[in-house]
Amino acid sequence: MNAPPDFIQAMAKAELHNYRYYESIDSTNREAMHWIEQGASDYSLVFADHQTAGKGRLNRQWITNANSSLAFSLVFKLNPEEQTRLSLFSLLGALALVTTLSNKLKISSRIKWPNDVLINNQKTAGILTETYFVGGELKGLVLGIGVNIFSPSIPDNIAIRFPATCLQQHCAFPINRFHLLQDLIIEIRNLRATLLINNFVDQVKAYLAYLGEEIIITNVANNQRTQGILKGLTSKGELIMAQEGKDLIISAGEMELRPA
Ligand code: BT5
Repeated sequence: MNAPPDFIQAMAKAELHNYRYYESIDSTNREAMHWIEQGASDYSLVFADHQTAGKGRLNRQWITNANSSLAFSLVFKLNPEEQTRLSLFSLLGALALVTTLSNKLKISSRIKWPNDVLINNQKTAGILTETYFVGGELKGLVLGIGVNIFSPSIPDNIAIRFPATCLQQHCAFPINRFHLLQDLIIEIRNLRATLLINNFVDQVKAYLAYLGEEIIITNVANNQRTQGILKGLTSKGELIMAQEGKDLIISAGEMELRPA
């Protein structure tokens, strides 16, 4: 389907020239991975109004109802330095979103490590990063972001694992989805330039949900739970958790965080 004129205009303002726009698709992440295989360049974008098989982490489902959300995937072609910091890309998406929400919509939000954005402790966005390797060579990384904007975006037909909300419920003026997408892409570009500087994780830490609070980390693979205080992040974006006077370093993998 042809992209609507206001989408085309927003992409021109964001200086993003390679995109695929879908009224409906199974998953923008799946399509972006396919595009990498076909030779996608840096900042190729897949956008969909509706996803029939949106992907969450760990084979979970992400619901994208028509015309009420943002669902998109951005392709990154990584330089060798960036390739040593793959785990920072989900945080890049999360940080770009919370700063855009704050600057443009006056919405205060938090990053729930490793891949969610919360408003008032309710999930309003989820992020899924996937990498495409051929042999040992990284061909590209896909940053997939789903944001609930208007109330029909909040799923009612599945058992959601965490309370959910949408942006419009927290914003006094009407939100334009494509303007938000434009601002988000510009912010992602700007923050990417800071990714390899230590200050990047400090910026993320400033928005971290449950900082200094008691949390429970569950390893979804074996259901093992660890409880402690959320202390911060390492330069690689791993979680630092204090437990009985010792610091534990936890990498995202199959981990899920909840307040205790
Ligand atoms: C995520 O996984 O939160 C990552 C979601 C990434 C979605 C984007 S949309 C564009 C791109 N293309 C894709 O195919 N995916 C990416 P996770 O932390 O595993 O959370 C998934 C869980 O969130 C589900 O099991 C549900 O409980 C819940 N959920 C599903 N849809 C939701 C929604 N719209 N709002 C709030 N919670 C939702």
